[in-house]
Amino acid sequence: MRTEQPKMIYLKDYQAPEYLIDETHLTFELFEDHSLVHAQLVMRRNPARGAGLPPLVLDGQQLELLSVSLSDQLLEAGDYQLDDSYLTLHPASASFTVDTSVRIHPESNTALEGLYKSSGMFCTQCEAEGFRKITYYLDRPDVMSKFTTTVVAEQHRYPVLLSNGNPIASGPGEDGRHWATWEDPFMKPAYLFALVAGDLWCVEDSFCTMSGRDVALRIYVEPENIDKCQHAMNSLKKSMRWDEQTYGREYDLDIFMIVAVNDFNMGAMENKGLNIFNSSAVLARAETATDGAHQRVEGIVAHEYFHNWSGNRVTCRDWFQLSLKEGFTVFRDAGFSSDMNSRTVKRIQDVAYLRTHQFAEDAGPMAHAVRPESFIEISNFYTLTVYEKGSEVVGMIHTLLGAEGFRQGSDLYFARHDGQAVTCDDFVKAMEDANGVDLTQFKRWYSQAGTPRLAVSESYDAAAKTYSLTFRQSCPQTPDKVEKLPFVIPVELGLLDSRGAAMALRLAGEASAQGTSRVISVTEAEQTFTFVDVAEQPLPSLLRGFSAPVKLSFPYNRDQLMFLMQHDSDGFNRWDAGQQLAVQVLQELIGQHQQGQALVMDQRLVTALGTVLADESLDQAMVAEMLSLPGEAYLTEISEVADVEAIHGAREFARKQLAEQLFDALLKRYQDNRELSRATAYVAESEHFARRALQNITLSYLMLVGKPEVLAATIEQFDSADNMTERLTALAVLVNSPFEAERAQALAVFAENFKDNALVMDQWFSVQAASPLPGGLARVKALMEHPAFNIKNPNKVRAVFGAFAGQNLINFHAGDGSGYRFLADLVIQLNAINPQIASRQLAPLTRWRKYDSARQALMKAELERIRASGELSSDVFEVVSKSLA
Ligand code: B3K
Ligand code: ZN
Repeated sequence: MRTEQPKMIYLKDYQAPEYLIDETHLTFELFEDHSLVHAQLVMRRNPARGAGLPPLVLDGQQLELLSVSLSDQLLEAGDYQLDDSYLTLHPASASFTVDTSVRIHPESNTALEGLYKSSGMFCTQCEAEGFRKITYYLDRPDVMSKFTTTVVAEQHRYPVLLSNGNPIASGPGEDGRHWATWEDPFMKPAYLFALVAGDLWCVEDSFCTMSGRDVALRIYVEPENIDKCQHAMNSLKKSMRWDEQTYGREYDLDIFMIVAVNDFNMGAMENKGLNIFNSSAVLARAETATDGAHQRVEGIVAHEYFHNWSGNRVTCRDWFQLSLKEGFTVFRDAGFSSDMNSRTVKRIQDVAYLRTHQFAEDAGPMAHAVRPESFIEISNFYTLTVYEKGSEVVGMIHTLLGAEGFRQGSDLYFARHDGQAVTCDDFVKAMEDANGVDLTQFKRWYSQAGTPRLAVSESYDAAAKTYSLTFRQSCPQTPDKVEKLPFVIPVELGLLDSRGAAMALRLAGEASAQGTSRVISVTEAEQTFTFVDVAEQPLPSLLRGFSAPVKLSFPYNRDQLMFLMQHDSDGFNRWDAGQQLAVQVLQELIGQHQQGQALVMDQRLVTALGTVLADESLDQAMVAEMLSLPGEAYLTEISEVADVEAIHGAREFARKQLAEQLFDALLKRYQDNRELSRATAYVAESEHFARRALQNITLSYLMLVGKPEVLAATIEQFDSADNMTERLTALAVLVNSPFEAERAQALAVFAENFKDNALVMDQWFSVQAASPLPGGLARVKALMEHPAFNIKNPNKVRAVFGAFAGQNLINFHAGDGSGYRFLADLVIQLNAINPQIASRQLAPLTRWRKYDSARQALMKAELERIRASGELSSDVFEVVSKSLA
């Protein structure tokens, strides 16, 4: 917590560091009531900053300075300056050493940043600016150093002592203590430092790299979790192979370690050679983790592993460049997951997520560019925009250059910048240079916030056989007030004839047709593309595969959308046509709800989904995605003013209509798949995920009809499933059903069976916190009293409040403002415990502009109350003040 008002930091003020740290030698003495950190920094003046010896300003927060020496001279109080954030020294020569000893308190560190304790073990989280809570340092990513780390701790409690790189020595110490020294041969910024000390077991394996080196792979967990590591280990080996095959990237150390910890602010962290993971992103086995959890583990293991090149070997110059490593690495992990599972389904899920959550962020008070120009607290910028939109930007470069050109660009990027801290411009420059293209205009994607709109209109000239598409792009104003210039928008498209066949695509001026699906670049505010030799009026399929993160509109009628659902050769667009149809139908129902009319649903949605359901040749995961109606949060995002009750009422009505009218078809698909689940052991692979996804969504529809045989089937699935995917779905279906006794019984049985498994209990909390049945807030308050709940554990906070405020919109947005008041109280409480988590939980309140004036006033009042509540962390301060600006 700071005493003065937090300050804004600007990209334009970037300056290279005054000093460099060639070597960093750390010794940690870990105790139960404090820890000591001794640091020796071998430093020199940065030659790039010229002559002279300005003061050396080291970052340091929440450190108790015990001693400081400059080139072996112990300094006295008058020789240096010390405040809440900095230690300032006055070097007398261009090369020198700095030795500091500090006392810190990991045992009471609830912010989970720096060195802290989680379930009895010591661990670290340094990105972005956590290392300054460990020792005095130049805590910025462009200062890279060679680290040697010695950890000393009680042998009995902490038999395992880990840090980055390779173990070089270890031995017994005094008083039942022992020590180990690790050396990382690679230069790295402090944010990639890691340390772990605990009573851990490990699963061990090995990987032979493409050049024939053997790498030891270890996953460390608490002993009771040793049987839940195999899936992560398999994922790691697949990732390592994939990165060799797809990007030519080989692992570089002799050992790669993952450690699972229970208290962690996000998913995982890519520390060099020693990844630290939220246990929810490592542990997975059939009985305790859903298919979704298995896929999440696979994706996060891959993501952190891929950072070894995109992030660690080539890192960021400053934190404004965060998307350099995050956007690129999300793009890489999405490619991996697409290759491991279904590319189309992965794309659908990513786009649904982006459209719902990133588009909302881009339209809210925290909107920022992929490369922001300023921030108060960098932790607030680990956002959907930096990650997911950043990945879309990299994906557009891939689309524009093609797979081969992109690979040449990434090869050049890694070769040119290995061992450096660089910028997004450097990344784009490598892509340009390897391909001989100019991406100057394209780079607006990095600097302009907001989601572009792309309105498309058509005209067909039957006599001339020409078909024209006119694109008009615009981008809404965002709080940064940056003037929006036209983007480069790659639009992949095709034209369908009246039988649904793909037409050849020849643009005016071209000698011949170029395929039936192609990418055109919209670069102007308004631009027309004319296709020739178009024998009949076509139906366009636009933005295939979601080739750009824009809001595209084209005046399709519902019959045309049904036609695209059936005939489009692009699987993503078949799904998207179904979503657009559902949005039109739902918006009509929302209107009826608002007018107080009886709800009458367009039967075409039933027909369309009935056709999908009956088509046994379709990928079952695709069928499951197509059956999923657009979520309430997405319907909110696309509303001018979101009417919470009407959205919920309309969507529930539509689901029930579909369930009733398609009952027999749903039941058949459910029974067929449940039968297969019963007959086969659980396998965590794509086609099995697909089968269970369809089984589970059909069950959730079927239960809406309230027939006793469906209740019986649900209970049977709940009782006898051999895996968490089926069991948890059955539980969720019961929790959302009107069958009170059965619901209570299932919840009690589940809690009793899994009370010792924190991750499973998180699911139990979430399912209840997300239930839209009346009385949501009272249920959430009761959950907080449960013995398994702990406000200091981020997974619990996310399971309860994330699910309530993020998924349970009808309860959270209760008209009396009780949900808002509750969330504000929580944020005020969390602000003192864990600022990063507090600030994340605030997001739903920042969206106040989306709602009616009564709700706006209630939400703003709660933001004001938080602002006035006392000393705010920079994290919460930034979000609250920007939301009220
Ligand atoms: N790089 C980390 C995120 C660190 C967040 C710090 N507040 C995980 C990741 O993106 O891989
Ligand atoms: Zn990352």
